[in-house]
Amino acid sequence: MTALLKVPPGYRAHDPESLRVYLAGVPAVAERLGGDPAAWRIEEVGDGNLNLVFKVRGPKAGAAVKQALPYLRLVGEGWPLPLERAHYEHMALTHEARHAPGLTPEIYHYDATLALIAMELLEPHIIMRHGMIAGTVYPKFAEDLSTFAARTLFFTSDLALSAAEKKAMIAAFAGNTELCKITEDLIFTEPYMVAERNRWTSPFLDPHAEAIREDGDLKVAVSRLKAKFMGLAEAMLHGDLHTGSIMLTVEDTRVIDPEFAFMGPMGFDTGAVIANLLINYFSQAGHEDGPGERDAYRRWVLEATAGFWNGFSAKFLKLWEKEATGDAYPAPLFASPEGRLRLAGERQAWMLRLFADTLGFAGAKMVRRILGLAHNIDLEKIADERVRASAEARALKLARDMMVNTAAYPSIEAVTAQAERLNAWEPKLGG
Ligand code: SR1
Ligand code: MG
Repeated sequence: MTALLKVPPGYRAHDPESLRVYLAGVPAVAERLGGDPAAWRIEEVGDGNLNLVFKVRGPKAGAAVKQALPYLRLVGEGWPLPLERAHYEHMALTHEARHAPGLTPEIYHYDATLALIAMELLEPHIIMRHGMIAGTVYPKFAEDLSTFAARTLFFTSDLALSAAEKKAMIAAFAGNTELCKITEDLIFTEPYMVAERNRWTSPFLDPHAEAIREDGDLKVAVSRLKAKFMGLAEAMLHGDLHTGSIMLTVEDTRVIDPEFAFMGPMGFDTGAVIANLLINYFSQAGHEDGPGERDAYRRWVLEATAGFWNGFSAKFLKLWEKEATGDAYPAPLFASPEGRLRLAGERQAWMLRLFADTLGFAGAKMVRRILGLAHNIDLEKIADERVRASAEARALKLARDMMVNTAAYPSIEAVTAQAERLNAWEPKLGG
């Protein structure tokens, strides 16, 4: 690490050997791993954009250790990044574990100076994105993720919290500004202009990238979404809820990596889930052995997309009916039979508005993964660039429509039906 990067006294980026010595002195981890620390097997396995991730295995059990680097791993030391993101991740994991038990990894140890979190080693879980590229069906995904999103968003909102508790949460997460700024720049700004960090499948996708840069309606739509992201502190968000932040088996689902957590608009999280499922749907053309070979899988991806949203909506509304302890929508105002009816109508209106937000944010998240800095391996792994660009053009078309013509999608089934139509569309490519 260069001397230019500022780190607090006591911080050092670990390697497997220095981590061994460190963990040997942390009883909460060492006792769990068991045996002689010299015999622990430790490997660095991080393949994300930001951090170091170690797998540590002892004779009794394993642990995963995540450590923030003072810079963005994807780019290198030229892009400094605050170590405090580990603090926000730890805080978010703690809230999530309370509200959505069993759906996050257990935390064993947190070290603020080292920006390091030791947690449950999730095995044989894999990153969902990898499983979806391989065509694996996850029967519990929609049920589990909808529970996670409904409970974490509801219980950190004004529907469940007092005004004072909610403001305390806003204050607690307010400092995660640099990670929010990454989102503000990479999702809501750069893909819509000429920017050095943008990249796409050129030359095949050139006309589509140019059309997006010249689309006034789309720039208004994405700017409205950006303003909402910056200004609407509706609930604690995971902040990066894509299929790379989910580890699972066919039986068990866990959400990891909430370092982008902050108090923002609920639709940003629900939109992230839908965006990444839809990207995977369009990418299947590049992963099947012959035309149509992945059709059953495609159907499952769209069923999971609808299952996620419909499950989320039903669970969120039920929580609002049964557990509305917050200061918003004061109960005395809706105590009469007529009041109860009005409140029921208001809940439906809220959900329609949240669905519209979700589609808008989903569209923005699809655009950024195709035209911006950080792409998804669902698409990147497609070696044939024409096939990849066709999949990307289809995804861009749906994304733009969800952002600009949101009202044309009254239900998630309207979105999945349009995805199916677009999957049969042959886009004109450049080059
Ligand atoms: C520059 S960091 C790129 C992306 O990686 C993370 O997963 C977030 O999605 C971020 O936008
Ligand atoms: Mg991450």
